Amino acid sequence: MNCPHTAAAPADRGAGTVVIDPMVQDLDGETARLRDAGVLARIDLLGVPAWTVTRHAEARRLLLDARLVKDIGAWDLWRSGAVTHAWPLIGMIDAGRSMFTVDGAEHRRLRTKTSQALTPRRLEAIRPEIEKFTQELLDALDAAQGDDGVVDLKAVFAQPLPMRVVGMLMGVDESRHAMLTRQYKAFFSMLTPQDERLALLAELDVFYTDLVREKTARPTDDLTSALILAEEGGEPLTEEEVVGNLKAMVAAGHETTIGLVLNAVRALLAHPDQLRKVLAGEVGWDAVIEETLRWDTPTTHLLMRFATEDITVGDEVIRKGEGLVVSYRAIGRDIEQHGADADAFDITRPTRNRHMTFGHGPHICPGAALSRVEAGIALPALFTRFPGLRLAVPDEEITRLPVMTQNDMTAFPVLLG
Ligand code: STR
Repeated sequence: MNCPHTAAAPADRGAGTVVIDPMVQDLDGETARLRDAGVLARIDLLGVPAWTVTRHAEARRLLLDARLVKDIGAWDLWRSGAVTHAWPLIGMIDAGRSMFTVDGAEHRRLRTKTSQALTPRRLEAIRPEIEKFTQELLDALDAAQGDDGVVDLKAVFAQPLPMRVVGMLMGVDESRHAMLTRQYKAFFSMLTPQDERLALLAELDVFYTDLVREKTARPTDDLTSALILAEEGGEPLTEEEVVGNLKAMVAAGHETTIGLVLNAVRALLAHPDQLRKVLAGEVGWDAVIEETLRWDTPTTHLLMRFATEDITVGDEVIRKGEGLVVSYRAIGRDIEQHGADADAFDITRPTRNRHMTFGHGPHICPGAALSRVEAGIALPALFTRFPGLRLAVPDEEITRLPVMTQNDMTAFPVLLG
């Protein structure tokens, strides 16, 4: 590894610190260690210390606590210069002004149009298009089988589908999709040298700014154009704010849904008895989606919030100026919330809908309904078209990408049957 950012390493990280592995070699082990480390655990992110919350109930409270803010200016380690743009995770926090980085009344102003555009009712209008994309990609899957019959479900299906959907929604031309996919892959990978990551973020900024200017000149019926237009009697968003929201939507809409679809397929193939129940119509696809969201969260850790005052959590205190991560993977495995068998995948689990994978409070995922619609179309379509779908390698051979915040597989080789 060439990335540990030791400059910011504190003198004493404390005995109970869980060091988050940038190579993600043992995600289940790390999730268990975080849970064991306490409700509020100390973590080390490439040399940078932070707190993380590992339990459902406590995360719920903290996500409603206005003393925690997204503004990086509230972070002591940033203000003191201990954390800089040399830190490989800085792009997860310093992502420009958008609904992702602002709180309070300003946050509502930045977010309203997006959440209104993504309600279940509004999404019904784009369902036929998502179905069409899905069918096209199933054809592509069929055509992409190698001589041995093996095809990568990630590269050919799970990855392009969310890109097409969010591209259509935001008005990003298809000719740009493959490039964006490569750029986000490099952005998230901890193997990308930091200067390259900063350069590609700058390129993305240019691309999105050009797109916003084009939509300002010639508005169409996409969400980017809607974000540019002022609300009746309201203040329009600035160019920077529209660009920030657009970046956040494309990054989030693309990256997380890949995980949801692939993790669901993987879980079903590893639990054939449960797959049988779903295919027989005894349990709905919605149950598969919710249990996958809980058990194998697309987002492992969400960076970051900062305390504007001392906040007491049990026996610990998050000091003013310290950072808090929300460890959604550990939260999904919370025994108090889901029972002693929280580590088991079970689509009939009574608490399967009571997960917190989309967050909670003002920043709750505005794309939650969209991702459910996408997965709700993609999964049944895939298993209807290829009922004999199976993994081409043993499950243990599926590897994860070196991505610290997202749950990302390298590839998912399957045989279509
Ligand atoms: C990636 C880089 C960028 O340009 C903008 C953003 C803002 C939204 C972030 C995104 C980031 C990373 C993935 C996030 C997304 C919001 C939801 C998604 C954190 C930092 C999740 O994984 C939940």
